[in-house]
Parts: sequence; structure tokens; C-alpha cells
Amino acid sequence: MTIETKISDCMLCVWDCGIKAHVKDGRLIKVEGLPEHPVSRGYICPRGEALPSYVYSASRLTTPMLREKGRWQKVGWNKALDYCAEKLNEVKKKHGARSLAVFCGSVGVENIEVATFARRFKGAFGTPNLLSVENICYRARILARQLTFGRYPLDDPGPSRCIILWGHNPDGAKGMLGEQIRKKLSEDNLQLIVVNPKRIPLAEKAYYLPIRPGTDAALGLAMLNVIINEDLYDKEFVGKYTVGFAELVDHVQKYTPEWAQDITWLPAADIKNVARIFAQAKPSCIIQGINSLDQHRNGLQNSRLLSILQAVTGNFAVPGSWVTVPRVPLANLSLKDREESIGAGEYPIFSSLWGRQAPFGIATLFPQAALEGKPYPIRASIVAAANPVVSFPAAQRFKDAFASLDFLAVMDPFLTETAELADVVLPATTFLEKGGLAYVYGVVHGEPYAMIHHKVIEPVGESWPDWKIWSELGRRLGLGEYFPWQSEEEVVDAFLKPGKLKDELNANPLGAYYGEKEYLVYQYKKLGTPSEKVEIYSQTLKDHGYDPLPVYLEPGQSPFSTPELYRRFPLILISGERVQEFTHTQLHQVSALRNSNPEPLAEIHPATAAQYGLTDGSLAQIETKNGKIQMRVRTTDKIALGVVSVPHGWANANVNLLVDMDIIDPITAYPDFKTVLCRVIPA
Ligand SMILES: Nc1nc2c(c(=O)[nH]1)N[C@H]1C(S)=C(S)[C@@H](COP(=O)(O)OP(=O)(O)OC[C@H]3O[C@@H](n4cnc5c(=O)[nH]c(N)nc54)[C@H](O)[C@@H]3O)O[C@H]1N2
Ligand SMILES: Nc1nc2c(c(=O)[nH]1)N[C@H]1C(S)=C(S)[C@@H](COP(=O)(O)OP(=O)(O)OC[C@H]3O[C@@H](n4cnc5c(=O)[nH]c(N)nc54)[C@H](O)[C@@H]3O)O[C@H]1N2
Ligand code: SF4
Ligand SMILES: [Mo]
Repeated sequence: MTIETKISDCMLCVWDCGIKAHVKDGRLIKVEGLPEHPVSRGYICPRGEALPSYVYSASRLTTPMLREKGRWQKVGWNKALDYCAEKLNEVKKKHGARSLAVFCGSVGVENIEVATFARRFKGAFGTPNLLSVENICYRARILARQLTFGRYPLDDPGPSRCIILWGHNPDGAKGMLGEQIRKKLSEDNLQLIVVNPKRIPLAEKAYYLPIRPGTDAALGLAMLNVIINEDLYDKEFVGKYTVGFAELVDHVQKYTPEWAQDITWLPAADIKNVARIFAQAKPSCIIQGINSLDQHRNGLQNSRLLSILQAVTGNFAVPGSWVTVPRVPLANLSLKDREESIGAGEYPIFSSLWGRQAPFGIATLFPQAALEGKPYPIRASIVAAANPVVSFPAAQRFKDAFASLDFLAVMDPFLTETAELADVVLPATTFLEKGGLAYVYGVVHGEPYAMIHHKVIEPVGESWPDWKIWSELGRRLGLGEYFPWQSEEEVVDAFLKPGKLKDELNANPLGAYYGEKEYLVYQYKKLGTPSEKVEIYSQTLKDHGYDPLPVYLEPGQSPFSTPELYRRFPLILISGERVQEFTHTQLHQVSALRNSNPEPLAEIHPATAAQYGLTDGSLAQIETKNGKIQMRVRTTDKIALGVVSVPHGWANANVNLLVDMDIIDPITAYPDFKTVLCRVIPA
């Protein structure tokens, strides 16, 4: 009997915590946090601790499967890949290469190996259509910050005196941040502000603003009004390093706290107080929920407002504010597109900002391309590391779209709801069974740190790592020249450019810092905006026909914008608050996690529940104009009156059946996940 302890990292979610993996006779038996890891510092969540049950779950796919006469048949890799190649060639011949869409989920954009090989394959095959969660997650806030600062700064809360948790509940979505804030609250003179329709646990220790969902821009504009009119902005920073402040001064005059009070349902006095605290504390740092503000018809502008709040108060590139880090020096293994992806013309900034091409097409246009052939037909898809029929909005339409294809292959360690629609499923290993690189810590944590991801165990069953599946499929399509690598070591080598970082990473399993945070970057570098300054006023947005300064837009559905609909659906549905047990649609099969979170629950204020004949534990039907689902109610006075918070990721009570894409952000094509009008009745 041999027990080995291996250093690795958990890639079950974007935070990529360091782990110690204990392996007995080749089998993973226990996982612990890694105190020496400089970013996660020993933190591990229940999902990380449950990794042994996840990786050996009985529902793992262990061989490729082909659908023959409507039934799954286990087949060998040769047969499965030959079949995929034959079908892909057929579709290419009939409809052209662009009729293939490669579809990636959150793992499929965050995991460098998974993302790069998907991109490389689509380039080699000749389709421009790589569709991904970037159309519903994260890209909007990156774009908003790039438009403002010319680069992408992230929160640097360690030294902050004031933190605003704006639409973010760290205890569910980023446990290590929750711990860090509690520690700061006990040691420091930290002023914490929480903006959230739900009184999250950290709100108990904060100045709490229970905002009406979808009205964050009104709060942001009114805060700017106070900061400017009370002379609380950073005159030196604004004068030397920004453009467009004068326009902002005029722009915000009409957005008074009294105006915002009626919209946000927050007292004007609170809005004023919070604006003053934020502007005066210094350094101050807004920690924005990754998508609570972005998944809105005005999402990019919501995020822009937060950037402007940071900028006018001088909270940029100083410790404790928003700070950029240098890019990790990795080789770019993507191939150039020969044509534009679907939607590139309609969403030009999303697709290309200042000549920087986005690697992704507009995923929310996929159903239209598959079902209606607009702008041209998409007839085949390879879905890698995504479960879009559950995770995407307008779920029924996504499901219909995937079901309508001439060919669908899914690469995943599990038989997901999307895989159930496929012609072929290809069993991918989980991250524990392959080596590679850790996520890009600079982009997710704002830490200029990199790590080689170390393999922990051998592949389960006959599963293969993504790079190998794409490479072997590529070879069968005559594209072998694009996939010259034969082993994981060769793949990692191809990513790491020769140099200091490569040597350090190879020498140190814990990883290495490759640079420093770029404090005061505006003093020694030109910012990447056209004016080379911080752009409060964005000429780029103006040139594309969008508002150069953010305005307030009522949510697409609301008591005020759609009063008729509101009469029938008088409650506001917010969806997708993260819980420690699950990552989106994943991990529901792991019993330790399922026992602690056995079923989806709709959170409703007891008074709201009573109004509709519901009590704690009643089974309710939740209905919007798009559909209905059932789940039990949890009554809690932590949630604002008239708001219903429903989790996402549950296939049998899929909240995305209730969400549509009728009104999407004109800049990013993001749907509105957070402000859907609904009603609840006893089921
Ligand atoms: N209503 C509502 N819906 C939402 C959200 C919301 O807030 N509200 N949030 C949205 C957001 S932000 C996101 S990011 C999306 C996430 O949407 P998805 O990314 O589609 O969701 P996941 O369930 O994480 O699916 C990831 C899949 O990758 C597989 N996988 C894991 N590791 C590997 C690997 O190494 N290789 C391969 N090939 N597969 C692997 C998993 O088994 C899983 O099936 O959900 C979105 N959906
Ligand atoms: N455990 C776990 N962690 C995860 C994930 C996971 O699936 N599981 N997914 C990862 C991914 S891909 C992502 S994108 C991130 C998501 O990360 P975040 O977007 O930060 O997720 P939450 O903190 O749950 O954000 C939702 C919060 O916003 C509040 N909210 C809802 N609507 C509004 C609104 O209109 N205004 C305001 N101000 N607040 C609102 C909700 O009440 C909730 O507390 O989490 C990541 N972390
Ligand atoms: S699942 Fe938990 S342990 Fe794993 S990376 Fe995410 S937060 Fe860390
Ligand atoms: Mo996400």
C-alpha cells in the first residue's frame, strides 16, 4: 500500500484553489486545501473536498457512445471518431465549414487546454463559430473596464478601507473572499457596503442597500451625482488622467438621489451616505458580482458605471482599488479566422475592440442560426465542457436548436442533458486525470501568478483529455498538421515560451509569480484607450451609436416598463445565486453535496408567500410568460418583498425555461437573467 500526496489545483470552478491530493494505490482518496498556495492559501470548499466522489461517480462516461436506432451503443474510440469525421465532412460539403459551431461552457473558456484546443480545432476546420458562455458571463465586464481604462483592472481588496459588494455573495460564489472580508472586518477599520435585493450573510455586518433588481444603474448615477456635487471626487486624478469629466458633470445632474429613490426603492438618504463613504474612505473597491449587473439589457453600461465610480474617486491602480496585472507570457495557439462569426456585424464591439479580435461569436444567436438559418444555417455542433440546454437562457429554444442539427457531438465526463441529444458522446477526463496549465490567475484573481496543473490520477475508464480528442479528430479530418503534439508534456511545453517563467514553473509545483501588480500604471504606461487616458466619456461607444456616458434603462420587464405584464406576473424573479455545493449544472450526483443541498428552493419573503397562499416548504409553481416550473418554497425575511430568487443548474426544475432572450443588451447580446416578471401559486 502506498499513499502519495500530490500538489495540484481544483478546476471545478473558476477560482482554481491549490489542493493536496492524497492518492492510495493510484486511487484518489482525499483532498485538502493547500496552505502554501499563494492565492487560495489553504482555502477549499465542499466541492473540492468531494472530489474523490466526483471523479469516481457512477455516472461517469467511460467509453465513447454512438446513438444507433435511437439507443446508445458503447463503441471504441476509432469507430466514434471515424463517425464524427464522416458526419463533419458531410456537413462541410453540403453547407460549408461555417455551418459547424463549436460550443464551450465555463470550463470550456477558463481551462486553457480545453479552450485552446476547441479554438484551434475550429480554426483548422475553417469555421469562425466558436460560441461560448462569454455571451452570458464575464466578457461584458471585461469589455466595460477595457473601454474605460484601456486594460482590464480587477479588485485588489486586501488593503481596501471600503468595499462595496455589488450584486455578489462571496459565501456562495467565492468562499475565499468571504473569509478574507470577515478577517478584515475583525482586524481593520473596513467599511462594508452591500447592494443586493437579498440580505446575504455579509450584509449583517454592512451598510445594506436592498435594491430593486435591475436598477443598479440608477443607484450608480445618483452616487456620481452626490460625489460630483459635494466635491468628493479626486480632482488631481480626474484632471490629469481622465477624459470626459466635464461631460459627466452635466450628464449626472438629472440623476439625483431623490430621482433614484423612486426607481431603486432605496431611501435617498442611504444613497447619499453610501456615496460619501465610498468616495471618502480611500482606497475603495467595488467588488462586482460576475454577472448580476451584466445579465441585463443595459449590462455593459451598468458595468461601465462601476468603472466610472472607481475612476472619479481616483480608485484605480492604487493598492486596495482596481489594479491591472501584466499578461501571462503564454504562446497563443489559436488559429486566425478566415471570416467573421455569426453576429459579429451586429455586435461589433463585443467581436472586436480596437482591433483586438474576440475569439467568440454570439452564442445567444445560435438558436436562430440553427432553427431559422439566419444569418446562415448552422447544422452541426461539437459541445465541449458545456451543458447549454440547461445553462443557457430560453432553454427550450436552445434544446430545440441542438435537437434540430444534422450532427451533434458532446465531449464531457458525464452524460449531460445536452449530451442526451447528441449523435455521439466522447468521454472526456476530468482535470484530475490530465496535466496542463492552471487557469489564468491574472484574469480571474488579478494575481500575476501562474501554475502548471499536475495530473493526479490516471484516466477513469477509456476517457481521454480534451487535447487528445480534438487532435485525433483533427487527424481524421486531414488536419493533423495543426495538432503535432503527442503528449501532455508536449502540450504544456508548447504553451510555455522558453524563458524564466517556463524554468520556474517546471522547477516549482506550487507555481510562480511572473510579475507585479501594476500600481500607478497610468504614470508610466500609456493606457490602451484611443485617448491613452481613462475614458469616462467613451468616444468608441459613441462612434458605434451607443451612449458614451451610461444612462439608466428600466429592465426589459418591470412594473414600469411593462405594466400590463406586471399585472399578470407581479413578482420579480432573480436567478442563479451560487451555492457552495454545486457548479452550475454539475455535481448534483455527488451524495455528500446533494445531502447538504437536496433540492432547488425558491426563496420568497414570508409576507409575499402568504399573499399567494404559500408557506415555508410548500410546493409552488413558478410561472413567467415563457413557461412554468415547480419547486419548494423557502420563506426568508432576508429577501426583498416581491422578489423571488431561484437557483439555476437544476435540470428538472430549470429556471432557464422561464427566461427569454426577447430583449438583449445591444452591445454584448447578453440576455436578462435577473429581472423576469413571474407569479407563484401553490402547485
Ligand atoms: N438562470 C441562470 N442561468 C445561468 C446563470 C445564472 O446566473 N442564471 N449563470 C450562467 C453562467 S455565469 C455560466 S458561466 C453558465 C455555465 O454554463 P455551463 O458551462 O454550460 O455549465 P456547467 O454545468 O458548468 O457545464 C460544464 C460542463 O463541462 C463538463 N466538464 C468539466 N470538466 C471538463 C473537462 O475537462 N472537459 C470537458 N470536455 N468537459 C468538462 C462538466 O461535466 C459539465 O457538463 O451558466 C449560466 N446560466
Ligand atoms: N459555488 C459556486 N461558485 C461559483 C459558480 C458556481 O456555479 N458555484 N460559478 C462561477 C461563475 S461561472 C460565475 S459567473 C460566478 C458568478 O458570481 P456572482 O455573479 O458574483 O454570483 P452571486 O454572488 O451568486 O451573484 C448573484 C448575487 O446578486 C444578487 N442579485 C440578483 N439580482 C441583482 C440585481 O439586479 N442587482 C444587484 N445588485 N444584485 C442582484 C443575488 O441576490 C445574489 O446574491 O460564480 C462563480 N463561482
Ligand atoms: S470548487 Fe471550491 S475548491 Fe474547487 S476551485 Fe472552486 S472554490 Fe476552490
Ligand atoms: Mo459564469
